[in-house]
Amino acid sequence: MDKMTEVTTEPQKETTTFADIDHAMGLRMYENMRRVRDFDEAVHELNAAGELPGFVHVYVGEEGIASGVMTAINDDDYITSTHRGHGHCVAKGVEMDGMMAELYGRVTGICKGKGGSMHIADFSKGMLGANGIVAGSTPIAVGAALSAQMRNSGQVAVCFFGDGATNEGIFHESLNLASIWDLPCIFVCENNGYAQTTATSYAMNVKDLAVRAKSYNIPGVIVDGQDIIAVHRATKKAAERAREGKGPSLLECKTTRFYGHFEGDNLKYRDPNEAIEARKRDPLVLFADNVAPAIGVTTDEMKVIDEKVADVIKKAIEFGRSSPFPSPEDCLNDVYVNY
Ligand SMILES: Cc1ncc(C[n+]2csc(CCOP(=O)(O)OP(=O)(O)O)c2C)c(N)n1
Ligand SMILES: [Mg+2]
Repeated sequence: MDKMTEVTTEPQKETTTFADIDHAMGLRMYENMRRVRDFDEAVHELNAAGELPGFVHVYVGEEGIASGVMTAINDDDYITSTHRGHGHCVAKGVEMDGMMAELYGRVTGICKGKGGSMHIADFSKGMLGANGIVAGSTPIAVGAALSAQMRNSGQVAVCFFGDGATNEGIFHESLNLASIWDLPCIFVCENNGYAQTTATSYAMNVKDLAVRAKSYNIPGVIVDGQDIIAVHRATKKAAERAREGKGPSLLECKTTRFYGHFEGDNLKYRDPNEAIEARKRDPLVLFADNVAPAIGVTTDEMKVIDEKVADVIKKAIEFGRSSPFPSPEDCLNDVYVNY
């Protein structure tokens, strides 16, 4: 079996051309990122205004990862997600009306208002669920990949998780099983440097989490998570390998969250300059400045997308706000399934 054990770094856009990214793909990438960004910026504002109930973790700043991955896989591929899952859902194509109504706890929500932010799922889109349990996304992706392998369906399962998840036992069990069975699974670590208030540098004695792939004899790739092109290319390579039956890969995407761990986080543990520096590498701005001109995507085209997305989000908020709450009699329905 052709397995790579070396940890590699995906070439960055500065050193490569964009021959593999055409105009249509450029538009798709920009729109995907814009949708992810604006959805969570809206959630950030609504939560601060006291309008959205519950506990939410926004994805702002990390869009290059979800959008880079999703533009490199197929609609019928699977994903599993985390507590910071809105971006994964939006990027995979889950409708924003249902997502927003779910956050409002309304009956029209994607989980009928009973799941909330950390349990959004839409099997019809291959989105197998956000997950409040850190690293809980990993065995679910392994199961989905095993199913794809047994059915010989050619699908891959992409598993999103944070740096903190890589210290959980189930993460290691999942990589091991996926490796020995050569499962079509792509493990995407979103290394934003923190697990809640704990810096990765405090919690781990390795700088690059991609090295953890070595224990399982699978490729480990370090990727600039702010660079959608780098994420897209690394995912394509990993997906190709997975579909050829060569097994899983681990992509470590380095990124930064622009806001706190959760909405309401006072961020006392983080130097404010970190967010200021991080915003200089905003994935949408990097795309607009470096990629768009090179592939012929114009500012006017991006403006049209901005307006379209703003409209979709405005409608989603109105839909959420005006939908009814579930009735008390409905409380226990759909919570358990009897087979
Ligand atoms: C098994 C488990 N342990 C602890 C928690 C509490 N918790 C919620 S989010 C979080 C940090 C996760 O950090 P990371 O995996 O890096 O993801 P990030 O929030 O940075 O995206 C922790 C410890 C939990 N939800 N589940
Ligand atoms: Mg983290």
